[in-house]
Amino acid sequence: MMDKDWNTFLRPYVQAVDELKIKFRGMRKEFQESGAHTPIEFVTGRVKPVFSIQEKMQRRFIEPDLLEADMQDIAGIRIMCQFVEDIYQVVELLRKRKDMHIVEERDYITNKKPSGYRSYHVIIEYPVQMTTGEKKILAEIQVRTLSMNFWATIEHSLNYKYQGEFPAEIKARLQRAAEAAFQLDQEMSAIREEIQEAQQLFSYGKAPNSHK
Ligand code: 0O2
Repeated sequence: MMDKDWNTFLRPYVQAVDELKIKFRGMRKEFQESGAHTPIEFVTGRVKPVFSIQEKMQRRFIEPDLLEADMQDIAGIRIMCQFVEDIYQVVELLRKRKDMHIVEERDYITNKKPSGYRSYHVIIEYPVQMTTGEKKILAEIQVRTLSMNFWATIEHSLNYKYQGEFPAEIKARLQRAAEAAFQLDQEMSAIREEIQEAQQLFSYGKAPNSHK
């Protein structure tokens, strides 16, 4: 595909990522303004870069005709949560929405990946209104704790350096670090009510959302 064609192909994905970021950030605001604990800490999103789409097409033997159907993470949204319990609350909220349709869920929290990776993945079908009419695209929403995100971000950059071929020692350390990150989540969950009470006290008398 030529650059111009990639642009046209990716347009609805760019639109979807922009819209979804606004919607999920709006959910956070709504929780904050109601005074309730927000299960969403922050939201990021990206459209997969063309070189990364091409690399994955080669690795997974994806034919250009099947790109839209077979590559589910061209549009990617990440929702970060404070607690593991929040992840399941976010997934419940996604299941109730009328503006998207869940086509698949992958629970890499209960079933962590061999690398040590944990996150909850939800694949949605999302309709984008283009000038040419409605276009339904697939998007991957990754829901994870701050601690899972810390691990995944670091592992991802190391992966880039070693191209997935980690020296045994680093691989073992990463797996141990993943367990440590998960233990941190469990410790935080155990004192969740204490923390949330403190956070609510802290938010009184402060400008809402003063630093985000
Ligand atoms: P990006 O944009 O660089 O993050 P596959 O890619 O074949 O492993 P599949 O079936 O396409 O897997 O989907 P999966 O596993 O549900 O989601 C893939 C995405 O999940 C990856 O995207 C990562 O974002 C994340 N992920 C999965 N496993 C790991 C892991 O071991 N470590 C880290 N850091 N992230 C992981 P990409 O394709 O890497 O793209």
